[in-house]
Amino acid sequence: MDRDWELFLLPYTQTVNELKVKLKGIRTTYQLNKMHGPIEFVTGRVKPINSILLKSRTRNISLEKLETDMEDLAGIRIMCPFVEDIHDVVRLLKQRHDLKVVQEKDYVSHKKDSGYRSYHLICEYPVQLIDEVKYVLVEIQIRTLAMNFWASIEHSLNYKYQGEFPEEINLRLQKAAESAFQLDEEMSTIREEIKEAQRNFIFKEQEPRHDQTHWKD
Ligand code: 0O2
Ligand code: 0O2
Repeated sequence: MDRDWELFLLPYTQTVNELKVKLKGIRTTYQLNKMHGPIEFVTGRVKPINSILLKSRTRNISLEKLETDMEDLAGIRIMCPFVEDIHDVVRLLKQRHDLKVVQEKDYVSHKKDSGYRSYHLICEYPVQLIDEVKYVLVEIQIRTLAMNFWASIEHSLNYKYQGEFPEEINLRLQKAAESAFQLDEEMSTIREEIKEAQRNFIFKEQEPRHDQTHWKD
């Protein structure tokens, strides 16, 4: 099929860019209000053409049906400091008027066999084009920093081993996933102390320069 990919993907590029601005806006609002925010940072990408073609072959998705059947042409990733923040972010996203959740996958409570954890929302997003509104699908992955660390490393190893991990690596990845989980659990238990320390740090940081910045005891 002869397709103008740049034109086809333009609404997805716009979606990713718009959502990044909106989500970063949420983060900044929390910061300016000196409140603990559930968003640490946000990234986004439009699926590269090579990956689209590969996935369409392996998943048997016809190129004519990409818009409806390939849910992650536009992808947003939201990293949260704590596991509890994931649920706050999900709540925030569900109440937005510019997003309609069409599918929800909770790999936080139900990890995948690989050890992967994240919360996925497939959403419909209205993107304003020249003279029409187009509803495009976007996959939003919400995860902690520890989950992101594990997934990034596993993803790059997966690329190297083409999904066929030697058993030894598989076991070690499972163990690492468990450690990441334990880390999240441990951080949650001291969450309140960390939040308090962050509040004091931000407060101190914003004092005039002549007033030396120190952590409160
Ligand atoms: P800020 O203020 O630090 O958030 P673009 O290049 O225009 O497509 P962007 O947002 O610059 O868009 O790049 P991308 O790759 O989508 O998002 C990367 C953002 O995530 C960058 O922030 C990185 O600093 C941030 N980031 C990546 N890894 C980490 C991390 O481990 N910790 C933290 N705190 N941030 C990370 P911005 O948007 O440039 O600016
Ligand atoms: P990319 O762009 O390379 O990340 P389903 O048919 O619903 O069972 P599907 O469609 O693969 O399965 O959806 P799923 O399982 O929700 O996964 C979607 C995305 O989640 C993947 O995108 C990954 O980004 C991420 N993901 C899922 N499982 C794993 C895992 O075991 N390890 C890592 N690192 N990431 C995972 P893609 O399609 O791989 O594309």
